Amino acid sequence: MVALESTIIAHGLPYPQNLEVAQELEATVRDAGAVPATIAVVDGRPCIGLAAATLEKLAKDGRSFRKAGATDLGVMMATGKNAATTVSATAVLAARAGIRVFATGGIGGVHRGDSLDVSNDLTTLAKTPIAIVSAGAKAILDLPRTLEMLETLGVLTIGYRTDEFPAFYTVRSGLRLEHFAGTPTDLANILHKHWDDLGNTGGVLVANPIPAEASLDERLITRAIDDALASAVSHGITGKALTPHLLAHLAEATGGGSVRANRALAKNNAKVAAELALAYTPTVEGRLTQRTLLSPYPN
Ligand code: PSU
Ligand code: MN
Repeated sequence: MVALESTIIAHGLPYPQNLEVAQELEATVRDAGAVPATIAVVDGRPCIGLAAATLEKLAKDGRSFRKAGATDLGVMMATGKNAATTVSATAVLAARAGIRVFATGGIGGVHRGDSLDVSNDLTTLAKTPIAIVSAGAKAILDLPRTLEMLETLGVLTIGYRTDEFPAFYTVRSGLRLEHFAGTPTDLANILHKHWDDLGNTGGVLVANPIPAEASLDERLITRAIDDALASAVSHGITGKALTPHLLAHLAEATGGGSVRANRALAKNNAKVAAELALAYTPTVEGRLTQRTLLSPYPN
């Protein structure tokens, strides 16, 4: 099984592209032979896998879904809220359902400047046993600090067919990675050693670069990011609203180019995640065990 998050749908991408992306990610996982589970909280119930109509509501009416990180989940459930789950919340719910592989676009991280805005994604990943396939961290962040923080927190970061930390919209960041894997089997072998043999209980970040043909021009995206950051400062936008504001600004500044790139890299991550899920749990018995762990919540 492959977990997919819902914040990218409700708050990260504009309608109707967000619905197309959500459906495309599920189809990509299925085409590769795995089972997708898009995760969200609906009327207070954590749902591991969403009905088609719920996915549509999430995309069309994203604003009616709160943005929930891992820390917020208990409140969302106790008060019966609708909530889109960020990487951190999705990771926690997926891990509880026995899912070990998760695909997203880019994880949250350390924001630029000295606001001390560090995504809950990093600290949750440090203690949640799941492998997240991601095109590095979002380029709007401070990538060197994000990578340092991952190391400090003990999150194993593996470059997938790259020895550099990817920069989300572009392939390279200039930041070297210590670990590398070239195939899903190589990745799965590392996960078996890391979790099953050594008893590690933390997350693993599989850093999978955007396909070169879909990557954006570096100068163009750098300028757009600087603009977006300046706009957030002048509007006084901070905290949870910051990432959605920056992404919306980038979409406009690049004439939709950032949305197309985001879509391409997310799809590529879903494919690698499905291949990894199959390589990590190769037996039918293993897969059946995983499915019986899933919660039967309807949505
Ligand atoms: N990746 C994307 N688009 C997104 C996000 C990630 O390509 O919208 C979302 C994820 O849900 C991630 C969240 O967990 O942004 C991080 O938000 P914050 O920086 O507020 O922690
Ligand atoms: Mn934040």
